[in-house]
Amino acid sequence: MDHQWSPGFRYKFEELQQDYEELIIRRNNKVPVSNGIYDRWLYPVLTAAHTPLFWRYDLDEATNPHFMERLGVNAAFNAGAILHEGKYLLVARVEGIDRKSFLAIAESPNGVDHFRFWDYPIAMPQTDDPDVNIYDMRLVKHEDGWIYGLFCTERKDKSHPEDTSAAEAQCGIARTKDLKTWERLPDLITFSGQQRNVVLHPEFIDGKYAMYTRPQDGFISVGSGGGIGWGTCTDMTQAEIKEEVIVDSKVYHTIKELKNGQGPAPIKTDQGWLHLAHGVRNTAAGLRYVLYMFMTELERPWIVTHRPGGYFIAPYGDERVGDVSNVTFSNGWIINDQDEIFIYYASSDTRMHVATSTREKLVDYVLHTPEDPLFSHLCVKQRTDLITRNLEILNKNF
Ligand code: M1P
Repeated sequence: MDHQWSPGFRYKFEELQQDYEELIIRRNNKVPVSNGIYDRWLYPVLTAAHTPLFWRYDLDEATNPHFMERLGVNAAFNAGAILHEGKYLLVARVEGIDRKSFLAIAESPNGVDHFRFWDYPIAMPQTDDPDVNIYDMRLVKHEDGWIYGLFCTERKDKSHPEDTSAAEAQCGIARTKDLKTWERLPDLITFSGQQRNVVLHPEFIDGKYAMYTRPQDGFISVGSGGGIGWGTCTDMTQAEIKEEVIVDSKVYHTIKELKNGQGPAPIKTDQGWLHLAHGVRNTAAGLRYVLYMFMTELERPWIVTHRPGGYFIAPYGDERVGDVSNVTFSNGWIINDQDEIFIYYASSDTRMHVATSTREKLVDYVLHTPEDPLFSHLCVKQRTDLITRNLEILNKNF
């Protein structure tokens, strides 16, 4: 077969490839205004346009004389994250224009820009019941030596054969040492009808594997279930959680009124486990997803010790609009050797962003941000106390 390109075909390729390279090597910058807790960065770190041209175009001029995109990519979002051999890796949920998601790794030398996808997406091995759709992997380097990827596996809900939109979400499990070869393990068994946002705790607890779960009755609605759950199991090769306790519930008239879910695996600090999660409330314009934080005890990671009130990150500016608008979602963060924390979050089910902070700042945020007092009059009191203290300080200083 002759794969020599005509000059016209070559021109089209080189034009697109140049745009692509410019996007990949574009330097990112901190947004100048910060709330003191974290810095946002100007450009998304990963988008559909970051997927290589050779994932989307047929580069054979004989079969694609008009240089058409044959397998379009719709979005790159909800990425798990890990620092591996000195590189910042995101395992993104890449969604084709056919709506199927798959998982693919993008690598950056510094965590804020230059993210480049590896040549091939992850070829996730299948169980006896093939996944229709997979997404939202949480990567965890467990103390047993494996890197685990827990993700959502979605299949048709066979109990409603007539309803072509009825789906069932469960937790798929795979493990790897090098992030290239994956061993698929059986899906997690729990007593909930559906599971999403399941995350492996990085350490053994009383000699057992432990997981954050999110029991739910329906595919979208958590129903009578919900809250971030916790359960343990003895064997990841046959993972079964027989009992779930709720770590962090949904609460009326808060940012997690409708549902919530654990984000990435928590980060260990001297003061406790730092958690990032998402909370959802309903509005006239649809669901609104924001990120929030909390801290749990070191020895008993299912016991919450601190709950800063309100959201930590909410959709801002352009982040507000996308395939599913008004959503921020995070399933990946990285702490490096300098205790810098890279919070990877997706906006509106479309693209990935980064916000940066430090362990010290996030511990301060979690320990010293007041809790949501749950009533407007108590919020006024909380704010009035702050104003009074501040006015005294201002009067002394000016
Ligand atoms: O569309 C917003 C998010 O909805 C789901 O999250 P949850 O189960 O908490 O409602 C997931 O499908 C997630 O991927 C998506 O970003």
